[in-house]
Amino acid sequence: MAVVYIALGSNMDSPHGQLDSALEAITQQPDMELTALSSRYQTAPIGPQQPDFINAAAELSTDLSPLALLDALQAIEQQQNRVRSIHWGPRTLDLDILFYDNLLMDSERLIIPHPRIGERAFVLVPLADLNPQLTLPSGETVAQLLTNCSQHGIVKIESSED
Ligand code: A4P
Ligand code: MG
Repeated sequence: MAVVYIALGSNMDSPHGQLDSALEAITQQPDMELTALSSRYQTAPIGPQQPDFINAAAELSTDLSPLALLDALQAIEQQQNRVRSIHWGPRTLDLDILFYDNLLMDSERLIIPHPRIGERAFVLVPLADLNPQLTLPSGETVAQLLTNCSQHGIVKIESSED
């Protein structure tokens, strides 16, 4: 069993509902177990001008290989009608693999740990809810990276309403 951390993000078509559906789909997969869930955060968009995102992180336990996990997560994105158009643009659902055990991987389809974790508060803040001791290849922990990162524009959501 691998312990995996994923990021969830949405800024279109009822973002909270998109996250609810994604988590439901993950729960229904026979080969993964949802073991922990962060709070949800409303986050200012990085990239082109677009609506705020709802972001969260989840811890999973799975027997799937990294690429099989990516396939499964991309299938969930597809089910939720994600249209890939603008790079870093609005999306109904984005599911990124952040960590997969202590694996380091750099292939055409998959880079683990996710290459932009360290610079993105919308990833670091939810990840720190789950495991602040996770460590990037640089040797820095999520907790350390968070102290060097502006948390401007990141607002914790106290109840899950749209
Ligand atoms: N890929 C490589 N490594 C991974 C990985 N660790 N996890 C490949 C998932 N996918 C990985 O991703 C493009 C390709 O990356 C995949 O086909 C996969 O083979 P994508 O999700 O199709 O494209 P994208 O999301 O448009 O591009 P990118 O560069 O992944 O964007 P990001 O980094 O996900 O950024 N602002 C806020 N506040 N909150 C957000 O959630 N998200 C983005 C998207 C921009 N601004 C944001 C947010
Ligand atoms: Mg992505």
